[in-house]
Amino acid sequence: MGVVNVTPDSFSDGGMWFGPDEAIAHGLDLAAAGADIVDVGGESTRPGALRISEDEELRRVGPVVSALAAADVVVSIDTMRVRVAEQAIGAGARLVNDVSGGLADPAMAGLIAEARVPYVVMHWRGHSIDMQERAHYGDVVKEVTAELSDRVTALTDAGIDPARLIVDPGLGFAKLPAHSWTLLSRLRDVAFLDHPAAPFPMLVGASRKGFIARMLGADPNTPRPFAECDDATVALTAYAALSGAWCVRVHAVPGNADAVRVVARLLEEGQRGTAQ
Ligand code: PMM
Repeated sequence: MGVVNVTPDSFSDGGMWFGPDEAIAHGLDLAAAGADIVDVGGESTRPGALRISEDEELRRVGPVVSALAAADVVVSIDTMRVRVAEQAIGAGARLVNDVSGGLADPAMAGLIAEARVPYVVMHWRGHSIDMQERAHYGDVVKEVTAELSDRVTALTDAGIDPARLIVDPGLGFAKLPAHSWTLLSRLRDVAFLDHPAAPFPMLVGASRKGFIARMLGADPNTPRPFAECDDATVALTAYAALSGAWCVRVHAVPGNADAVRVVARLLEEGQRGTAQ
């Protein structure tokens, strides 16, 4: 999944694809470079970010979703708002990626149940403005999987087919770097939620996140610039794919697409070995 942030202030690439023409061209480039899905988002979720209005979000993503879908790109809409999701689906988006897992907009579950599209349920504890104040865990893996299990149960109770759900540990969202590293180290456990339909397909969004930049920086107060974290993202992509992830959400596609292909080839070889 390649990322198109149509925002002036996103975590790692804010402002780069803010105009519709730049965003559309970037989405087409990501697809040409091997992204199976292009994720279009209009609202920054970097720690401390303020919300934008619904009209502004629609204005940012509308033309980008329409143009990419018209060019046969599989578009995912990254939104917490039901009206944005609905209009994007109407414009041809095939998947909804909701970082709040349905918590931000109570009407979202109804739309997803009706529209019958795949839905990414990310672990989330509140809006970006103060989410880092909620980064308190005893056992982060236990708490994230328990909270995700509650979300998945609420969503299926609201009529969503569990076969359409994809789960995501929400790296960096209400999480300190150590929490994100612990979740990554136990990635396989995240798919095994307390729900009869588990394990669920899993999406991992590690690309250019602050916990990588801090780990690679000269010291903890000097994070490495985001654009110089792409090789580390590729390493995590290979690891996530080997750990059973269904999808990785990344900013720079080519190296990550290669990593996914390498792991797919290794897994195929392993299966052939066990079949012999
Ligand atoms: N991270 C960001 C935005 N959307 N969606 C999912 N499902 N998972 C994520 O980890 C995720 C997301 C923030 O990253 P960016 O602003 O650097 O693109």
